[in-house]
Amino acid sequence: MAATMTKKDLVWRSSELFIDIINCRDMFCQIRWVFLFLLFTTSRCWSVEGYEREEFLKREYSLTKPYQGLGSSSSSHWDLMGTAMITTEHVRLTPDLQSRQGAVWSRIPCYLQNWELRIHFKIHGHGKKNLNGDGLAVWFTKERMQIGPVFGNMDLFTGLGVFVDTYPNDDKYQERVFPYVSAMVGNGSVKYDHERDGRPSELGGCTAILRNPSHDTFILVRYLQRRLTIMTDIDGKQDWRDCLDRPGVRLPQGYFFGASAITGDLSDNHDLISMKLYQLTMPPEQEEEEDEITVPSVDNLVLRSVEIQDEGMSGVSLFFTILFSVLGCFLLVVIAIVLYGRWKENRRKRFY
Ligand SMILES: *[C@@H]1O[C@H](CO)[C@@H](O)[C@H](O)[C@H]1NC(C)=O
Ligand SMILES: [Ca+2]
Repeated sequence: MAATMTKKDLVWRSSELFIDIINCRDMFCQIRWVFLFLLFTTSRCWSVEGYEREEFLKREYSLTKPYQGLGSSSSSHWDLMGTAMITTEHVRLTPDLQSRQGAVWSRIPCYLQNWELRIHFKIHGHGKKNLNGDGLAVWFTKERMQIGPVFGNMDLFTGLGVFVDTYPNDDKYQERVFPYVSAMVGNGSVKYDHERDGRPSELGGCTAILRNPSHDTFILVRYLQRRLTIMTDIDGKQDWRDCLDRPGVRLPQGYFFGASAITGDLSDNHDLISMKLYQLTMPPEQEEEEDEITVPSVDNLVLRSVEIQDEGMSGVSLFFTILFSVLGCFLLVVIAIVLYGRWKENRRKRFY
Protein backbone atom coordinates (compact mmCIF):
# COMPACT_ATOMS: atom_id res chain seq x y z
CA MET A 1 0.00 0.00 0.00
CA ALA A 2 2.82 2.36 0.91
CA ALA A 3 4.51 1.82 -2.46
CA THR A 4 1.41 2.64 -4.50
CA MET A 5 0.85 5.80 -2.49
CA THR A 6 4.36 7.00 -3.20
CA LYS A 7 3.89 6.34 -6.90
CA LYS A 8 0.54 8.13 -6.93
CA ASP A 9 2.19 10.99 -5.16
CA LEU A 10 4.93 11.08 -7.75
CA VAL A 11 2.47 11.05 -10.67
CA TRP A 12 0.52 13.87 -9.07
CA ARG A 13 3.57 16.01 -8.47
CA SER A 14 4.85 15.31 -11.97
CA SER A 15 1.59 16.40 -13.56
CA GLU A 16 1.68 19.57 -11.52
CA LEU A 17 5.14 20.25 -12.87
CA PHE A 18 3.94 19.50 -16.38
CA ILE A 19 1.27 22.17 -16.07
CA ASP A 20 3.94 24.59 -14.90
CA ILE A 21 6.05 23.76 -17.96
CA ILE A 22 3.11 24.36 -20.29
CA ASN A 23 2.40 27.67 -18.61
CA CYS A 24 6.00 28.70 -19.16
CA ARG A 25 6.30 31.34 -21.88
CA ASP A 26 10.00 31.41 -22.68
CA MET A 27 12.24 28.52 -23.56
CA PHE A 28 14.71 29.16 -20.74
CA CYS A 29 11.94 28.65 -18.22
CA GLN A 30 10.87 25.42 -19.90
CA ILE A 31 14.40 24.04 -19.91
CA ARG A 32 14.70 24.88 -16.24
CA TRP A 33 11.52 22.99 -15.50
CA VAL A 34 12.60 19.96 -17.51
CA PHE A 35 15.91 19.99 -15.67
CA LEU A 36 14.17 20.24 -12.30
CA PHE A 37 11.78 17.49 -13.30
CA LEU A 38 14.66 15.16 -14.22
CA LEU A 39 16.48 15.97 -11.00
CA PHE A 40 13.32 15.33 -9.04
CA THR A 41 12.52 11.97 -10.64
CA THR A 42 16.06 10.62 -10.55
CA SER A 43 16.50 11.61 -6.93
CA ARG A 44 13.27 9.73 -6.21
CA CYS A 45 14.96 6.65 -7.63
CA TRP A 46 17.68 4.48 -6.14
CA SER A 47 20.62 6.62 -7.20
CA VAL A 48 21.93 7.86 -3.87
CA GLU A 49 22.00 4.90 -1.50
CA GLY A 50 21.13 2.03 -3.83
CA TYR A 51 17.88 1.23 -2.07
CA GLU A 52 14.67 2.92 -1.08
CA ARG A 53 13.16 3.31 2.33
CA GLU A 54 9.41 3.44 2.28
CA GLU A 55 8.03 6.61 3.81
CA PHE A 56 5.39 4.85 5.80
CA LEU A 57 6.37 2.73 8.73
CA LYS A 58 5.05 -0.77 9.06
CA ARG A 59 2.46 -0.26 11.79
CA GLU A 60 2.20 -3.93 12.65
CA TYR A 61 5.90 -4.09 13.61
CA SER A 62 6.15 -0.62 15.13
CA LEU A 63 5.59 0.62 18.63
CA THR A 64 4.54 4.25 18.81
CA LYS A 65 2.61 6.71 20.96
CA PRO A 66 -0.11 6.51 22.13
CA TYR A 67 0.41 2.99 23.35
CA GLN A 68 -3.32 2.33 23.49
CA GLY A 69 -4.33 -1.16 24.48
CA LEU A 70 -0.70 -2.28 24.37
CA GLY A 71 -0.30 -5.68 25.97
CA SER A 72 -3.86 -6.08 27.17
CA SER A 73 -6.17 -5.87 24.18
CA SER A 74 -6.36 -8.63 21.61
CA SER A 75 -5.95 -6.11 18.79
CA SER A 76 -2.57 -4.98 20.15
CA HIS A 77 0.49 -6.05 18.18
CA TRP A 78 2.70 -6.09 21.26
CA ASP A 79 2.93 -7.97 24.54
CA LEU A 80 4.41 -6.64 27.75
CA MET A 81 6.19 -8.73 30.34
CA GLY A 82 8.09 -8.47 33.62
CA THR A 83 8.35 -4.96 35.01
CA ALA A 84 7.48 -3.26 31.69
CA MET A 85 4.90 -0.51 32.22
CA ILE A 86 3.13 1.94 29.95
CA THR A 87 2.77 5.65 30.62
CA THR A 88 1.62 8.31 28.18
CA GLU A 89 5.24 9.20 27.44
CA HIS A 90 7.03 5.86 27.17
CA VAL A 91 7.12 2.16 27.81
CA ARG A 92 9.29 1.81 30.90
CA LEU A 93 11.06 -1.55 30.65
CA THR A 94 12.59 -1.24 34.10
CA PRO A 95 12.37 1.46 36.77
CA ASP A 96 15.48 2.79 38.54
CA LEU A 97 15.31 -0.03 41.10
CA GLN A 98 17.43 -3.12 41.73
CA SER A 99 16.89 -6.55 40.13
CA ARG A 100 14.16 -5.75 37.59
CA GLN A 101 13.57 -7.28 34.17
CA GLY A 102 11.09 -6.12 31.60
CA ALA A 103 10.37 -6.57 27.93
CA VAL A 104 8.01 -5.84 25.04
CA TRP A 105 7.55 -8.30 22.19
CA SER A 106 5.89 -8.01 18.82
CA ARG A 107 3.17 -10.60 18.31
CA ILE A 108 3.61 -10.82 14.55
CA PRO A 109 6.55 -12.63 12.94
CA CYS A 110 8.32 -10.44 10.39
CA TYR A 111 8.83 -11.78 6.88
CA LEU A 112 10.31 -8.64 5.34
CA GLN A 113 13.59 -9.33 3.57
CA ASN A 114 15.17 -5.91 4.07
CA TRP A 115 14.26 -3.57 6.88
CA GLU A 116 15.32 -0.69 9.08
CA LEU A 117 14.40 -0.32 12.71
CA ARG A 118 14.67 3.03 14.48
CA ILE A 119 14.61 2.92 18.23
CA HIS A 120 13.91 6.04 20.26
CA PHE A 121 14.81 5.43 23.89
CA LYS A 122 16.04 7.03 27.07
CA ILE A 123 18.28 5.57 29.78
CA HIS A 124 18.43 7.67 32.91
CA GLY A 125 18.80 7.31 36.65
CA HIS A 126 20.27 8.55 39.89
CA GLY A 127 23.41 6.41 39.85
CA LYS A 128 26.74 8.10 39.18
CA LYS A 129 28.78 7.06 36.13
CA ASN A 130 29.57 3.33 36.21
CA LEU A 131 27.30 2.97 39.23
CA ASN A 132 24.31 2.24 37.03
CA GLY A 133 23.20 -0.72 35.02
CA ASP A 134 22.78 -2.94 33.23
CA GLY A 135 21.34 -1.77 29.93
CA LEU A 136 18.81 -2.64 27.28
CA ALA A 137 18.65 -4.82 24.20
CA VAL A 138 16.72 -4.86 20.95
CA TRP A 139 15.90 -8.23 19.46
CA PHE A 140 15.01 -9.96 16.23
CA THR A 141 14.71 -13.56 17.36
CA LYS A 142 12.93 -16.85 16.88
CA GLU A 143 11.99 -16.93 20.56
CA ARG A 144 9.86 -14.36 22.36
CA MET A 145 8.56 -13.70 25.87
CA GLN A 146 11.33 -15.49 27.77
CA ILE A 147 12.66 -13.55 30.74
CA GLY A 148 16.34 -14.22 31.33
CA PRO A 149 19.84 -12.95 32.13
CA VAL A 150 20.77 -11.37 28.77
CA PHE A 151 19.49 -7.83 29.28
CA GLY A 152 16.23 -9.30 30.53
CA ASN A 153 15.91 -11.91 27.78
CA MET A 154 16.82 -15.59 27.63
CA ASP A 155 20.37 -16.80 26.93
CA LEU A 156 21.11 -19.14 23.99
CA PHE A 157 18.74 -17.11 21.84
CA THR A 158 18.34 -17.62 18.10
CA GLY A 159 18.69 -14.45 16.03
CA LEU A 160 19.99 -10.92 16.43
CA GLY A 161 20.58 -9.04 19.66
CA VAL A 162 21.65 -5.39 19.75
CA PHE A 163 22.87 -4.37 23.19
CA VAL A 164 23.18 -1.02 24.89
CA ASP A 165 25.44 -2.11 27.73
CA THR A 166 25.70 0.60 30.38
CA TYR A 167 27.86 -1.24 32.92
CA PRO A 168 31.43 -2.53 32.40
CA ASN A 169 31.45 -5.97 34.06
CA ASP A 170 34.90 -6.82 32.76
CA ASP A 171 37.21 -4.17 34.19
CA LYS A 172 40.33 -5.83 32.75
CA TYR A 173 39.80 -3.84 29.57
CA GLN A 174 40.01 -0.18 30.54
CA GLU A 175 40.27 0.89 26.91
CA ARG A 176 36.55 0.43 26.30
CA VAL A 177 34.38 3.30 27.47
CA PHE A 178 30.81 2.49 28.49
CA PRO A 179 27.91 2.70 27.63
CA TYR A 180 28.82 0.46 24.71
CA VAL A 181 26.57 -0.56 21.83
CA SER A 182 27.26 -3.96 20.31
CA ALA A 183 25.57 -6.74 18.36
CA MET A 184 25.55 -10.51 18.45
CA VAL A 185 23.99 -13.20 16.28
CA GLY A 186 23.04 -16.34 18.18
CA ASN A 187 22.12 -19.72 16.74
CA GLY A 188 20.69 -21.24 19.91
CA SER A 189 23.98 -22.63 21.19
CA VAL A 190 26.18 -19.58 21.71
CA LYS A 191 26.19 -18.12 25.21
CA TYR A 192 26.30 -14.41 25.91
CA ASP A 193 29.27 -13.97 28.25
CA HIS A 194 27.94 -11.44 30.76
CA GLU A 195 31.15 -11.35 32.81
CA ARG A 196 33.07 -10.18 29.77
CA ASP A 197 30.33 -7.89 28.41
CA GLY A 198 29.75 -10.22 25.48
CA ARG A 199 33.19 -9.69 23.92
CA PRO A 200 33.69 -13.32 22.79
CA SER A 201 30.62 -13.28 20.53
CA GLU A 202 30.27 -9.65 19.48
CA LEU A 203 30.23 -8.56 15.84
CA GLY A 204 31.55 -5.14 16.74
CA GLY A 205 30.25 -1.98 18.31
CA CYS A 206 30.95 1.49 19.56
CA THR A 207 31.00 3.67 22.62
CA ALA A 208 27.82 5.72 22.95
CA ILE A 209 27.60 8.28 25.74
CA LEU A 210 23.83 8.35 26.00
CA ARG A 211 22.90 8.19 29.66
CA ASN A 212 20.89 10.98 31.33
CA PRO A 213 20.61 12.89 28.05
CA SER A 214 19.12 16.37 27.72
CA HIS A 215 17.96 15.51 24.19
CA ASP A 216 16.45 12.55 22.34
CA THR A 217 18.58 9.45 21.73
CA PHE A 218 18.16 6.99 18.86
CA ILE A 219 19.67 3.82 17.51
CA LEU A 220 19.16 2.59 13.96
CA VAL A 221 19.47 -1.08 12.99
CA ARG A 222 19.45 -1.75 9.26
CA TYR A 223 19.36 -5.18 7.67
CA LEU A 224 19.82 -4.91 3.92
CA GLN A 225 21.05 -7.60 1.56
CA ARG A 226 22.62 -9.52 4.46
CA ARG A 227 24.42 -6.43 5.67
CA LEU A 228 23.91 -5.37 9.26
CA THR A 229 24.43 -1.68 9.94
CA ILE A 230 24.02 0.04 13.27
CA MET A 231 24.10 3.78 13.71
CA THR A 232 23.52 6.09 16.65
CA ASP A 233 22.02 9.55 17.00
CA ILE A 234 22.76 10.49 20.59
CA ASP A 235 24.24 13.99 20.46
CA GLY A 236 20.99 15.78 19.69
CA LYS A 237 22.33 16.84 16.28
CA GLN A 238 19.87 14.83 14.14
CA ASP A 239 22.82 13.08 12.58
CA TRP A 240 23.45 9.35 12.26
CA ARG A 241 26.90 8.24 13.31
CA ASP A 242 28.34 4.88 12.19
CA CYS A 243 28.65 2.26 14.88
CA LEU A 244 28.82 -1.14 13.23
CA ASP A 245 28.76 -2.37 9.63
CA ARG A 246 29.01 -6.08 8.91
CA PRO A 247 28.30 -7.93 5.67
CA GLY A 248 27.50 -11.64 5.53
CA VAL A 249 24.92 -11.64 8.31
CA ARG A 250 22.31 -14.33 7.65
CA LEU A 251 19.03 -13.89 9.47
CA PRO A 252 16.04 -16.11 8.75
CA GLN A 253 12.62 -14.60 8.16
CA GLY A 254 9.65 -15.01 10.46
CA TYR A 255 11.38 -13.83 13.62
CA PHE A 256 10.00 -11.43 16.25
CA PHE A 257 11.06 -7.93 17.16
CA GLY A 258 11.38 -7.14 20.83
CA ALA A 259 13.14 -5.00 23.40
CA SER A 260 14.16 -5.81 26.94
CA ALA A 261 16.12 -4.36 29.85
CA ILE A 262 17.59 -5.47 33.16
CA THR A 263 18.84 -3.99 36.40
CA GLY A 264 20.94 -5.81 39.01
CA ASP A 265 22.69 -4.37 42.03
CA LEU A 266 22.86 -1.21 39.96
CA SER A 267 19.91 0.28 38.16
CA ASP A 268 18.50 2.80 35.70
CA ASN A 269 15.17 3.69 34.12
CA HIS A 270 15.15 2.01 30.73
CA ASP A 271 12.48 3.79 28.68
CA LEU A 272 11.40 2.93 25.19
CA ILE A 273 9.69 5.81 23.41
CA SER A 274 9.23 4.18 20.01
CA MET A 275 10.37 1.43 17.71
CA LYS A 276 9.65 2.22 14.07
CA LEU A 277 10.09 -0.38 11.39
CA TYR A 278 10.50 0.58 7.73
CA GLN A 279 10.62 -1.72 4.76
CA LEU A 280 13.61 -1.28 2.47
CA THR A 281 13.34 -2.17 -1.18
CA MET A 282 16.07 -2.81 -3.72
CA PRO A 283 15.74 -1.98 -7.40
CA PRO A 284 14.43 -5.16 -9.07
CA GLU A 285 17.63 -5.79 -11.05
CA GLN A 286 19.67 -5.88 -7.83
CA GLU A 287 17.30 -8.13 -5.97
CA GLU A 288 19.21 -11.32 -5.27
CA GLU A 289 17.62 -14.71 -5.38
CA GLU A 290 18.36 -15.91 -1.90
CA ASP A 291 18.49 -19.45 -0.65
CA GLU A 292 16.32 -19.78 2.37
CA ILE A 293 18.22 -19.23 5.59
CA THR A 294 17.21 -21.55 8.42
CA VAL A 295 19.89 -20.92 11.07
CA PRO A 296 21.24 -17.44 11.82
CA SER A 297 24.95 -17.11 11.14
CA VAL A 298 27.67 -14.63 10.25
CA ASP A 299 30.17 -15.35 7.47
CA ASN A 300 33.80 -15.57 8.56
CA LEU A 301 33.03 -14.97 12.20
CA VAL A 302 35.61 -16.34 14.60
CA LEU A 303 34.27 -16.55 18.11
CA ARG A 304 36.86 -15.34 20.55
CA SER A 305 36.10 -18.33 22.72
CA VAL A 306 37.16 -18.91 26.29
CA GLU A 307 39.56 -21.67 25.21
CA ILE A 308 41.62 -19.32 23.06
CA GLN A 309 41.89 -16.89 25.94
CA ASP A 310 42.88 -19.76 28.27
CA GLU A 311 45.61 -20.88 25.88
CA GLY A 312 46.98 -17.35 25.96
CA MET A 313 46.94 -17.41 29.76
CA SER A 314 48.58 -20.85 29.95
CA GLY A 315 51.28 -19.60 27.54
CA VAL A 316 52.19 -17.00 30.11
CA SER A 317 51.96 -19.43 32.98
CA LEU A 318 54.03 -21.97 31.01
CA PHE A 319 56.78 -19.38 30.71
CA PHE A 320 56.72 -18.78 34.46
CA THR A 321 56.57 -22.52 35.19
CA ILE A 322 59.73 -23.06 33.12
CA LEU A 323 61.40 -20.00 34.61
CA PHE A 324 60.70 -21.11 38.18
CA SER A 325 61.67 -24.70 37.38
CA VAL A 326 65.04 -23.52 36.04
CA LEU A 327 65.51 -21.25 39.05
CA GLY A 328 64.44 -24.12 41.34
CA CYS A 329 66.92 -26.54 39.75
CA PHE A 330 69.68 -23.91 39.98
CA LEU A 331 68.85 -23.41 43.68
CA LEU A 332 68.88 -27.19 44.28
CA VAL A 333 72.29 -27.45 42.58
CA VAL A 334 73.62 -24.61 44.74
CA ILE A 335 72.25 -26.26 47.89
CA ALA A 336 73.69 -29.60 46.82
CA ILE A 337 77.11 -28.04 46.23
CA VAL A 338 77.00 -26.31 49.62
CA LEU A 339 75.90 -29.51 51.37
CA TYR A 340 78.54 -31.53 49.55
CA GLY A 341 81.15 -28.99 50.62
CA ARG A 342 80.02 -29.25 54.25
CA TRP A 343 79.92 -33.03 54.08
CA LYS A 344 83.47 -33.14 52.65
CA GLU A 345 84.66 -30.75 55.35
CA ASN A 346 82.99 -32.86 58.05
CA ARG A 347 84.64 -36.01 56.66
CA ARG A 348 88.02 -34.26 56.62
CA LYS A 349 87.43 -33.15 60.23
CA ARG A 350 86.55 -36.74 61.18
CA PHE A 351 89.77 -38.05 59.56
CA TYR A 352 91.99 -35.72 61.47
C1 LIG B 1 26.33 -22.32 16.25
O1 LIG B 1 27.51 -21.57 16.23
C2 LIG B 1 28.61 -22.21 16.82
C3 LIG B 1 29.77 -21.26 16.82
O2 LIG B 1 29.95 -20.65 15.59
C4 LIG B 1 28.91 -23.50 16.05
O3 LIG B 1 29.99 -24.17 16.67
C5 LIG B 1 27.67 -24.38 16.05
O4 LIG B 1 27.89 -25.51 15.27
C6 LIG B 1 26.47 -23.62 15.52
N1 LIG B 1 25.28 -24.41 15.68
C7 LIG B 1 24.41 -24.56 14.70
C8 LIG B 1 23.18 -25.34 15.04
O5 LIG B 1 24.58 -24.11 13.59
CA1 LIG C 1 27.80 -5.20 31.00
